[in-house]
Amino acid sequence: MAKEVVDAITMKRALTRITYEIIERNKGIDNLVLVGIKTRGIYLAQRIAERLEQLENVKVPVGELDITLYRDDVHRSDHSVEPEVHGANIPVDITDKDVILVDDVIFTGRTIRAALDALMDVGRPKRIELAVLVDRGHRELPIRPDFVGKNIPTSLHEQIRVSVSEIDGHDGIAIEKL
Ligand code: 3GP
Ligand code: 5GP
Ligand code: MG
Repeated sequence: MAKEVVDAITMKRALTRITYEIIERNKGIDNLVLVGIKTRGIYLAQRIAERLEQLENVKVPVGELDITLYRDDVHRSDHSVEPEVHGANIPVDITDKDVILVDDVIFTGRTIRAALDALMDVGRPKRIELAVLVDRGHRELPIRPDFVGKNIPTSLHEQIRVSVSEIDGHDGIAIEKL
């Protein structure tokens, strides 16, 4: 049972707003690199890059990180297993760059922690910021997004379903009960 809470138009507006906030807060976007986190974060990073190009006429490089939990840990009650980085494809040297990590949903923050480690392993960025489409709460680490599409408080018995047209055939955000 899924309930749509954000429709395609509202989701598009949220990404456009995040793009404007990125431009405003970065005093020029020439030094930016976007890094999307596996699957949907990558599509969201690509869309932000497209809008940055439309608005500022700058091509911002987009990289990818593949970070996953074991599937049976998705609703883990203990934290003995951390998310692991399985691959990184970042097309430029991130040393001295302003890197923006992009994920669809932030939950405990453990995936972002793993992403920060992975970025530090491949370079020495000047700064790292975080953009997420949805903050569903329940953070377990002192990690907070700089750019948020929508805050959607959830219970632990709910899950956010983010759909992107590239793989799901349509855009939207829904809450489903588990
Ligand atoms: P995504 O790859 O598009 O981000 O982790 C695989 C998928 O499972 C994710 O898709 C995400 O949508 C979904 N998912 C939902 N809840 C969780 C969760 O708590 N942990 C993880 N790892 N994935 C979740
Ligand atoms: P974390 O707990 O590390 O913040 O989140 C783990 C991973 O699962 C992240 O990539 C995050 O995007 C995803 N995730 C966590 N909760 C949800 C959710 O409710 N819906 C979706 N779509 N992804 C989620
Ligand atoms: Mg995700």
